[in-house]
Amino acid sequence: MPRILVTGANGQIGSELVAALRARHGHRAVVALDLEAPRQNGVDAPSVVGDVRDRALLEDTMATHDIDVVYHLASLLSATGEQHPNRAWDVNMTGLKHVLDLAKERGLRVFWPSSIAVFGPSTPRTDTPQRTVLDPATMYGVTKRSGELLCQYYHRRYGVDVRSLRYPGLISYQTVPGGGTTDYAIDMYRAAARSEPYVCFLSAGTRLPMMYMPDALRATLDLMDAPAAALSVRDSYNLTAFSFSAEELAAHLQERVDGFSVTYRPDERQHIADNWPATIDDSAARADWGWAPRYDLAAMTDDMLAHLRDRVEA
Ligand code: VAH
Repeated sequence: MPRILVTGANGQIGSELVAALRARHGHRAVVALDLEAPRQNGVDAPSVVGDVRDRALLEDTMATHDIDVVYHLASLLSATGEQHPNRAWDVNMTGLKHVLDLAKERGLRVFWPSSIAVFGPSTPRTDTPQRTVLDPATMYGVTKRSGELLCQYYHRRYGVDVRSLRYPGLISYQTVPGGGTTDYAIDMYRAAARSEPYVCFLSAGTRLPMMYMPDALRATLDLMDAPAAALSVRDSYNLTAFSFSAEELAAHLQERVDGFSVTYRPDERQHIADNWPATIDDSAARADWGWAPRYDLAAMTDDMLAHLRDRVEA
């Protein structure tokens, strides 16, 4: 049985990945770490309160729980990172460097999330290739590209088995959005589920690559299960399911929620979104380890609204 540490356990991905890993391996096999007490949802399972910039805390946690796999998710996201660029660099890079150094010393396997934020204004925006120009326009994107290069170096130089995915915007209903630019879509779903109007902080025509969280979790576990010999990418794999514009999502929701209205008031996050791709070429992930999304926009919307309405009515 693997003994797993998940950092950023309270985050959008972390909170659901912890549950998925505990369902697969047992509650005691997964240690949840976050700055605040991880939400255990009534489950008797190990958790640690701490900062990933504290190397001694990480090393002590790994030793105490005999960890052999780390899902290192702790990070500031794009919009928050633009408000606090120094903290974004410090948290995102110091934490990753500690995890990679400890992985090298302790023979750990690592998953680390990158993002479409590594792409920038010089990157082809349509069917963005796996290998292309990468000139990120945000501090978040700079930390994600820098992190990709660090992961690739630790694999090539020290043989660390670290694997990564460039997540698109992730849509989920279990956590409240936390500082991401693509989080407008989650906000729109939540407003629609409450039958309330929504003011969108991106322009109507802003098209971005997106994915439903269940697909993102499955992609993460499938990548970690793949034989190392099958992997041709050791910075980070492009990954996507579909793309939509804000107005396309609004129209899609208006078909399901009578009277739902959206107005568009772009703010500073528009500049972030304008430097990201509209569609992604994820053929390398499909070829190397059999990636294929299961949710399309309609299936995601039906599932999101059903779960969100249950919460509204609760
Ligand atoms: C963000 N949801 O908006 C994150 C993600 C693709 C974007 O990295 O910052």
